[in-house]
Amino acid sequence: YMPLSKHDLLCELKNRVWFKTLPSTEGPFKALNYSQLEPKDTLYQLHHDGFKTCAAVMNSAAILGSNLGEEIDSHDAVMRFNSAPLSEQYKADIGAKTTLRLMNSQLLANPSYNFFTDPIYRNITMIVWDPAAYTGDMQEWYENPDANFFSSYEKRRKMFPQENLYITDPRFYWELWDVLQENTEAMIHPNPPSSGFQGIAIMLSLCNQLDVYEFLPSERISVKCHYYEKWNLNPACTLGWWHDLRAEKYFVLRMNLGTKDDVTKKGKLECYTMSNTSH
Ligand code: NCC
Repeated sequence: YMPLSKHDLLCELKNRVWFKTLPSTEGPFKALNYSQLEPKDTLYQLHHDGFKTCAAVMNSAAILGSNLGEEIDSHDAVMRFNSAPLSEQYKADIGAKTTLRLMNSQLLANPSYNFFTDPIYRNITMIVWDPAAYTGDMQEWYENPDANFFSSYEKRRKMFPQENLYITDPRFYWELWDVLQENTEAMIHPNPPSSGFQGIAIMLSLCNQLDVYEFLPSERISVKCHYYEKWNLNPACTLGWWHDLRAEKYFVLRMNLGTKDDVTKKGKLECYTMSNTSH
């Protein structure tokens, strides 16, 4: 274990962790003709010029009262997570713009999230991931995903063929996990990184400048889990349990190029990646 410098940590993420979508020409996906089903353009063809400035907004309750809505919306692209709502009542704190939404497979598998009807899932780029085994083969994963989302994906693709909905190749988040483990002194949980940390890695590959909101908790930190759920009180939402959020947060804190004051007052983390990588 050799601690890396700020710059080297960022380079590790940029150079070693490549976002990939599901391999439509491998294993079961080939037989199922997924290359016909998947969006015409890859994520990098779709956003081929990349973005100058980006924001990733976590679902943390600590964003309430931040008044960061306008600042967040002023970025060229904004990433949000899972079922994060955009109702008027939160606008001043979280903004309204969404360019990309990264979701875990429960969002598609569980009808209570209204994936097919809620307008927060329309006219944006969406990426869905499902926890697969580290060494798992694709056939095994397709037959036994963590949440049963493949059928919803297939249905949705047929319903909205123009839509840009991608499934993450599990190798992406396991590469990210490897980099996190190599740069963490203690052993971390053998589970995929959280959606938030995955989103940071994806945005770093698309953006020149990335601002992350309420991943590193601000002084508004509380036991409340989400900004949109009053009664969900659980410190594990911020500190981690299934996902090793502590290791992820320590990693990005070491990478932060912004000021200490921005972390405590705004819950804001800043990363610059000199130029866009070409894919
Ligand atoms: O809570 P969740 O995460 O949707 O939050 C998205 C990302 O925001 C960061 N976060 C959130 C709350 C908080 N107080 N502090 C934070 O830092 C985290 O980085 C988190 O990844 C997920 O990662 O996909 C997760 O999803 C939820 C849940 O499945 C979805 O919200 C849908 O309801 C998981 N919770 C449960 O399964 C009960 C959570 O463990 C991880």
